[in-house]
Amino acid sequence: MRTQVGIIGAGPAGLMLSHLLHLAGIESVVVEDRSRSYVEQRVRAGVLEHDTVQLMKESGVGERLAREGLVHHGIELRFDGAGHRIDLSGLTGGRTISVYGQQEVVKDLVDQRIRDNGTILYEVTEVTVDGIETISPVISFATAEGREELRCDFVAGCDGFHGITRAAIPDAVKTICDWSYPFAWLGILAAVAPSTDELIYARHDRGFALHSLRSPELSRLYLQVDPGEQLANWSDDRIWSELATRFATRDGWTLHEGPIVERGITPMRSFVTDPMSYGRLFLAGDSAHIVPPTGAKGLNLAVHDVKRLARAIEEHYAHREDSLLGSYSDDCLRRIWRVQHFSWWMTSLLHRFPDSGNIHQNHLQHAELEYVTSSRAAATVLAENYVGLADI
Ligand code: RFL
Ligand code: PHB
Repeated sequence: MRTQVGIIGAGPAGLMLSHLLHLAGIESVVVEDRSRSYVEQRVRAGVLEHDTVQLMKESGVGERLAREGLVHHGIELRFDGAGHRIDLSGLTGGRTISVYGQQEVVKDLVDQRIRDNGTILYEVTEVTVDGIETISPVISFATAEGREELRCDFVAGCDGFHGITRAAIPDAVKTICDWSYPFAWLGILAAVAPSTDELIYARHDRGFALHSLRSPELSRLYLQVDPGEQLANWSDDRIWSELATRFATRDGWTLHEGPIVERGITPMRSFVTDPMSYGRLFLAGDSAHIVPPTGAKGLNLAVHDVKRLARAIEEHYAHREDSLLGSYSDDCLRRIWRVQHFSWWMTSLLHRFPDSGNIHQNHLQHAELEYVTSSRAAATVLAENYVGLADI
């Protein structure tokens, strides 16, 4: 088999890249080690930045998002038993975020690739990449029919944090920055109407909690837990009672409970690979970087990477011009580090640290929360980062 761009991974990064390349008249093949139904059902992110929504709409995959996505103009920060609204739109000249599940983004992109006769090969195994230092790299993999080779001009490593492509960049040329946080998130999806119209980020002495949503009938909630925590220790009653405690306000607030339809524990880390490219291999999305989910940025960064990569590859084919490919890594890393900082800041502001007898940490969090909820300048910093910076 031969194609122009071989893409490893059918997550948001790989699928969006394949779609954008198609719009530019460039062929690609996506290889994915899971099944189609698995990738379309995996519950993860829910918040799309303003420009992610724009890109989906402008590139022709935003029709259902426009219909079903929930446009939000603000978020709430809750601490010391009281809520404080951050007016995202008012502080950013009208920019918004949209709540739309990552698996819906994936479904929309898969449907469009099918309409455009794109090739996505699911359930391939033993994927390897060779010859990335040459102009004709090869992706090989096993299918039910045997071993196959996909020869291409470029390889896009969109295979997420646990993929294989990052390792193809020699250790001698790459720097890895890896930082683990001393906590994890226990996330649930519950079949119950959300108890709030806007997302609530709550700081409580017992730990952080987040109330998000997916639709008028589905709530998405998260609790900070210890990194080694087991789901088996968390009965439904314990989850709801802990959520109710952490969201409680002085003037009374009711959390709607309902059947929990999905649950999982995610460790939190910050991770960056530099450079994100080597020879004809280009990493995009979680294969190159991870942010803690507090800033709701992972999927948005992945989309931002592939927007740049698609443009750079287009320049190569249209004008035999490789300067954008050459600067791809540095161009992406500028935004990635800005987002790393924002995600670290949101995380530090709202989570309970293990030594939270630590009076210093508690006072710093309160000082910052009071500042962010009372100063327009400080709130603007949060708002413009949360909706997504346009020019970086
Ligand atoms: P993905 O989605 O992990 O997709 C990678 C794909 O590659 C496949 N794969 C392979 N295929 C072939 N060969 C191999 N050897 C392979 N190894 C892996 C995988 O099966 C998969 O299909 O990476 P991508 O495309 O870079 O997308 C990144 C996002 O998924 C991720 O950043 C976000 O989910 C992060 N995230 C959030 N991001 C946001 O922007 N907003 C949010 O609100 C948000 N909330 C979250 C999140 C992530 C969470 N978890 C579970 C990690 C909330 C949570 C709880
Ligand atoms: C979600 O809806 O899953 C979500 C929302 C905001 C975050 C993280 C996850 O910061």
